[in-house]
Amino acid sequence: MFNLNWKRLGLAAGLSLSIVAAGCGSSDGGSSDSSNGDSEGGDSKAAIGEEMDYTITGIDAGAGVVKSSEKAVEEYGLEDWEVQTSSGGAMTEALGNAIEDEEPIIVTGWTPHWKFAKYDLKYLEDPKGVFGGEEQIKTMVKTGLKEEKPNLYKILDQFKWNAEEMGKVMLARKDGTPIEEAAKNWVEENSDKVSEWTKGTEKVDGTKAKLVYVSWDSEIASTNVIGEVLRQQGFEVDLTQLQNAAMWQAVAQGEADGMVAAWLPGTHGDLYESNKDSLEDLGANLEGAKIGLVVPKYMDINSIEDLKSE
Ligand code: PBE
Repeated sequence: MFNLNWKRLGLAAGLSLSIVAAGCGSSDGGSSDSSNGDSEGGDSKAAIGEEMDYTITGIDAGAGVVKSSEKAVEEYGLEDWEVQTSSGGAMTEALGNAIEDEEPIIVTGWTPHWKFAKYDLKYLEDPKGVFGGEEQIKTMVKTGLKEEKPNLYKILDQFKWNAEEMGKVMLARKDGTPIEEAAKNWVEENSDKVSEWTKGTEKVDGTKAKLVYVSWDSEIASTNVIGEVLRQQGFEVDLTQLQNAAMWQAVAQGEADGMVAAWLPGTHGDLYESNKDSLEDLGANLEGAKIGLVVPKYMDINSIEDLKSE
């Protein structure tokens, strides 16, 4: 008890000093003087790393953002850190839990995504440009689709929307509406837009349309919306969920008609390179996409470089 009182006194006396020190810029981590407060102010970067077990909360191993995160760990010299793979659902759950408890967390993030509407988040700056810049989400179809199924080809070619529109579908699903219903509602409420996609095409009678996608929130939304449009145009729609590399191969090998989930130039750049000769690129269906490391705004770091413990 006696001891505790002394500590308190010391802490109060030290407070003004530590404010001054904080004002002098970032700590150099080497506060070896024996005054109180070094546990909280001494080296907050190391403290943050420890609190998170030096773990970046990732998604599925095949995702481009996971590969880029692993590359970032290497290029920024974050030897202590590890990218933990799981799934998009596990990532958003971990994010939600951490935010509820105001604990630190770093996730592999991307835009468009509903998490930015639900939580106050920020991208960590990436001065080395490991995650690349602005991306497009593009539509890829199997070669020969134009001749084989011209109406399907044309609708996929004309499919184009924006982050805000995609965001509405994602949010509805996040808030509990089953995705088929969320997609139907969106299509119903946006008939002008949808008629741009179907312009110049004819209805069909049960022609098969197989689209492949990966279970990422953004692609669940886009694939289900275009799937619903195709259904209303008379197609017999099959939406098949695969891993990332398998999705690309399915289109390249002609097992699927197409996909609307190609993130380029960076995120899926390697998959595009290895498959581009056997598929057709129909261009962007969404502009202004982005990937990176994402943290809650209450965290005291702004750059990937801040994760380096010196
Ligand atoms: N994503 C969402 C994917 C592309 C779409 C960013 C998680 C990826 O990293 O491959």
